[in-house]
Amino acid sequence: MRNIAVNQDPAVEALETREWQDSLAYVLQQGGGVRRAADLLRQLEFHARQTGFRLPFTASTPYVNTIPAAQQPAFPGNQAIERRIKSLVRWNALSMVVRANKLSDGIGGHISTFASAATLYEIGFNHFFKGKGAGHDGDVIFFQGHAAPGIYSRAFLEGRISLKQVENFRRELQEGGGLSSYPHPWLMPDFWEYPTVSMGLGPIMSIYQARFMRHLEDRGLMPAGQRKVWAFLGDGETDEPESLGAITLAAREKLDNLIFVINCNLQRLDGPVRGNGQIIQELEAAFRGAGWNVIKNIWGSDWDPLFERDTEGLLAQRLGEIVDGQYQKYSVASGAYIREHLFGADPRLLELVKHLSDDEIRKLRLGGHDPVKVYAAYASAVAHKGQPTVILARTVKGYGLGEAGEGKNITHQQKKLNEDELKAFRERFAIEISDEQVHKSPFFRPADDAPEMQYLHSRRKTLGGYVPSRKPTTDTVSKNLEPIFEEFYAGTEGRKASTTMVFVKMLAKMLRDPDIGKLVVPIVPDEARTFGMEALFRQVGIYSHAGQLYEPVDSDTLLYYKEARDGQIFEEGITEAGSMSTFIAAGTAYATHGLNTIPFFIYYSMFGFQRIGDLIWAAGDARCRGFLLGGTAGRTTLAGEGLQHQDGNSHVLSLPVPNCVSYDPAFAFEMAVIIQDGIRRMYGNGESIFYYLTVMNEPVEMPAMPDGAREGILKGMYKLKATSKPKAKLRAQLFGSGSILPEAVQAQRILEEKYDVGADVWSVTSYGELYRDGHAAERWNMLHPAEAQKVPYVTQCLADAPGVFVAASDYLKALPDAIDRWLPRKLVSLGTDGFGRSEARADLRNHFEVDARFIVVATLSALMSDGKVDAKVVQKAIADLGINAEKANPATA
Ligand SMILES: Cc1ncc(C[n+]2csc(CCOP(=O)(O)OP(=O)(O)O)c2C)c(N)n1
Ligand SMILES: [Mg+2]
Repeated sequence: MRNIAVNQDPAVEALETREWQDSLAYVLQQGGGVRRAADLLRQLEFHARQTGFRLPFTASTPYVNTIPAAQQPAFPGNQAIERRIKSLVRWNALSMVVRANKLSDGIGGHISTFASAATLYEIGFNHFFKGKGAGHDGDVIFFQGHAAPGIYSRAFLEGRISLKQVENFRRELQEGGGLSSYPHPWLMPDFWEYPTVSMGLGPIMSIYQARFMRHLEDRGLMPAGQRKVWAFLGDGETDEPESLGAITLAAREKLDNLIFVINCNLQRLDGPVRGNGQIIQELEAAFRGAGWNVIKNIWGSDWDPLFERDTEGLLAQRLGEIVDGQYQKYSVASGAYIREHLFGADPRLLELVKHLSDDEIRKLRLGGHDPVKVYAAYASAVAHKGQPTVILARTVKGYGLGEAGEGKNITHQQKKLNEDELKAFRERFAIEISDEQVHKSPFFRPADDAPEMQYLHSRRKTLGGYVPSRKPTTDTVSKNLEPIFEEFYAGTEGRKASTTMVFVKMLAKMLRDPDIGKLVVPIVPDEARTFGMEALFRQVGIYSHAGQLYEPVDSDTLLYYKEARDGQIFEEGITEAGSMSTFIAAGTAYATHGLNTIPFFIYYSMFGFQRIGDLIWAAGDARCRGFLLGGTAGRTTLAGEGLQHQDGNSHVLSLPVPNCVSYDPAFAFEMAVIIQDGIRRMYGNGESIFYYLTVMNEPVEMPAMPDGAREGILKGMYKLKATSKPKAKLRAQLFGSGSILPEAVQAQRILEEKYDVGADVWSVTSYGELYRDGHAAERWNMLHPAEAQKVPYVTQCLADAPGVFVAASDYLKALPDAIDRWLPRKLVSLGTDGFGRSEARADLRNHFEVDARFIVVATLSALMSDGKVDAKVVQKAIADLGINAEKANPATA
């Protein structure tokens, strides 16, 4: 069919439209109903396509509420009392920020985020958010970080936060305690559950949390129930890749236990989110395309009569044309301006609002500020089956601030209100504070027997208790794990194995254990075969809520790709961020679900701390437990893969995370000791720590555990192999770690045989732990000068050790350098500073100067500095060992 544009008479067009509408109405009313109507439209669309013309594509629906007014449920609460409560929450939230900044200029805080979101939260608090009741059956709520003052304010009203604390908002170190700026479980472990303020992390964590909850139900570890995950986020926040990056997973997994509430105030920090577009339409398209149930809540009840009278859809059409920058302008404009510019576009629209005064037009409320509309959206979301739901709620940023910032570009940063502005706010929300007092913006809490207070408590009681509230389980894992791990204390007697293989064996054993097996959560981002874990596919299955709907291509093999509803492995696909989010859900389940699940997340070590460091930081904040395993670790150990893959960084990057305990183990027995003790500390003692272990793919002979090594392994170093020449005149102490430890052992032999140097070899399992211990001792000594001074563990090990000190690892030289200060003499560090290369291990170790030959030369060079050997000896060694002294410096090559 050719596209012929014919200019028709508008009256004819209107008649034509009417006929089509009538036909549709006929089908809807005459038995066929919605199903038949949808079918007809589908067929019509198919027919149109067959005929050759392309229907205009639209991923979004008109710019109106998804739930028509006629389908709204009745509001079940007392609107007047709820408004009163909300006003009090608003006032105290504002007060908190204003007072804090008066007392301490520049302390910060945010007023406008919560001001725009107050109704979104209050409807949740009064009607939806389930508390933990007696157990762990509450909802999981990710509060938007910048809305924290509002959440504190409500808790203050509820009597869960003291006056002292609200006085000390953002002053956590004051006497009597204070409140952390944002949700930080580390700082407020009884209150906050999840950190969200690094924007984007809340949304992705919430998706994987919802999926993990589904998993716990599928495996019978948690009763199937009505629990929901709520994630509150800003519209600006959706630009973070993590915010939308995993939304298809939520739809694929049909996570109807997940609700996103996006506060579309159309503004971010600097200005509009999409000045020249419409963020709500853009988000609707993205979420609908991904398979979500989208509920737009744009217009408040004031608009209902207008839409009702707008039979031709002109109003909806006009509202769909206006860009967000212009909408923001309307939020600060006069009623006359709005009449002229918004409705003035068409005389029929002007007619529609003729009966409204300018003031009434200015006050036409938006959907996100209307409790009835918000309630309707939440009720619909909670009841929705088979899909996650996103609510796109339109609000005004800084709502209620008036001249002080409502809708203005500066509003995000507004922290101070003058007396007039405070008065205006007080009046708007009817807070009983006198003119004399208002400039002080005092906190206000009605008497306990006031009706609003009773209402507030009774609502929370009905809903199962106060939120947020973090409640770690008191259950512990007390099982003796020695029978699982003891086999690894023996050596491999000549056979070679990699620490990754050893770990997989340990994991398989833990999974088989009748007590802890069900708690183990293996997580892998499409890398199981890299780590030789495919046997686990068959052993415990890959988790899939849908089960396995196909015959796997390798079904005739023993280790086929088995997906199962009760599967235990999280095969996440290529997403370290998603895998880490599952790790966080599993590692915090002791507080969220009362379950001591033990996650083991194994990944390409380069794509861990470096790529998703902020999520790991959030895990630390969330008091997450579990084991991160950096696989294929070590800059010279991962042969061939080159610059982007070879990791010599992660042990430096893990050091700043205060509760992350890192090890670079070399042997099976070291791993066995570390993992066993880790489970004891985290799940037996309840310590809020987690572990990072690097595991390698280089097969090595595993020696048996030396007597008495256990304590040193955990503290960070132990003597692996003393010299056979303790009486030699020349002495050295060699430190090796991970896969470079065998190089140190080899260097020991060369030094003894060729250079008559008696060298002891130490395995340094953790420079990080030695560093922390050293500083802890030093700090204590500084503050307790008159008491017996503590000696750092590393000093205890080495105070009397003779000779020079040489360290080599597969990581930056900065790592061994970190402990240099506690050694009796200077440490020489060898490490892998610089970009990696595609090469074989031996060539890489030559390139980075960390092999046995370089350890020998470094030792002789250090002895020369001490005046113990002649320069010629070193020079000859360089030549004899075949080292090119003029080679490029790997640190810059
Ligand atoms: C990862 C990250 N980047 C930047 C910031 C700083 N920041 C805090 S709030 C904000 C603007 C938030 O806008 P929006 O998401 O729309 O939330 P609103 O306050 O409007 O509800 C920015 C840039 C942050 N907290 N986290
Ligand atoms: Mg915003």
